Amino acid sequence: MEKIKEAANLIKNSSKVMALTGAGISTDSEIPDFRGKNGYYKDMDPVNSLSKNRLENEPEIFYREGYKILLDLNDKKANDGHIALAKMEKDGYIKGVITQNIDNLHFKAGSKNIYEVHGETRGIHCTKCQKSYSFKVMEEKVSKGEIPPKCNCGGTLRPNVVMFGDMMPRDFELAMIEMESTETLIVVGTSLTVSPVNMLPRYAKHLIIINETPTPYDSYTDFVFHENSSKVLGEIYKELNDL
Ligand code: CNA
Repeated sequence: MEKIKEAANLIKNSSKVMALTGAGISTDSEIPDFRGKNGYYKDMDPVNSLSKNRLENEPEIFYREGYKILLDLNDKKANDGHIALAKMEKDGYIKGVITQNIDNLHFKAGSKNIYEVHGETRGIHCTKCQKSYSFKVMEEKVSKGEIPPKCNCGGTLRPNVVMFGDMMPRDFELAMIEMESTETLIVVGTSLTVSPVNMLPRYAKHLIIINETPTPYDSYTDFVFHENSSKVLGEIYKELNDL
């Protein structure tokens, strides 16, 4: 418990704190991660299944494989980890969340200042006229066998998810700007292996890492918790209020 108290103290005494989250924060919401013990890598290679190349050149395979990962996120609920971060933001302990996740769970938990650096699964857009639609439209079209799904203008519709091989979105630039003035970064549930997001921790003066398995940044970190993120974030939030 002493370590929780010290980590909470660091958060409280920092001029600006951000959180950086990955798939691990959502495993308690029954969404598998990629590289954890029950991750998608057991059955497929997400770097191919969720690639720009697959989406554009082999849509039949994309909508049979990678798309299933996106569909599976729809009805999931935020867990104690997402909720603890939302409360920390509301109470002014952290400024916001940079997430690699595409599951919308920080929104559902009530976080406000969210940078979705790998996109989201609330919407889709047309690659020709750029018109936006809700994800439901894609679900309807794909379930009727319209592959790839088409816009009214004749263009191809695609998810608002950053695929492997896609350009990084504006949210990534904004996240980098946030990081320039961030003193402490709380890193949660990410293997820190996906580039360029895994560069972001370098901007912070202090790091708190909460990840069940080791990461390449562990030795540069003020506090490492190789534990469950829902549990540790809940304990840190409680401690922040007790301090
Ligand atoms: P990753 O490489 O799968 O790493 C996840 C890490 O979380 C692993 O090191 C695990 O050990 C750790 N972990 C798993 N469960 C917990 C837990 N309950 N508490 C603490 N640690 C845990 O995933 P990254 O996010 O690092 O990789 C980035 C990819 C994964 C991004 O492009 C995401 O879009 C993509 N992804 C997102 C989701 C989602 O939106 N929920 C799900 C699967 C993959």
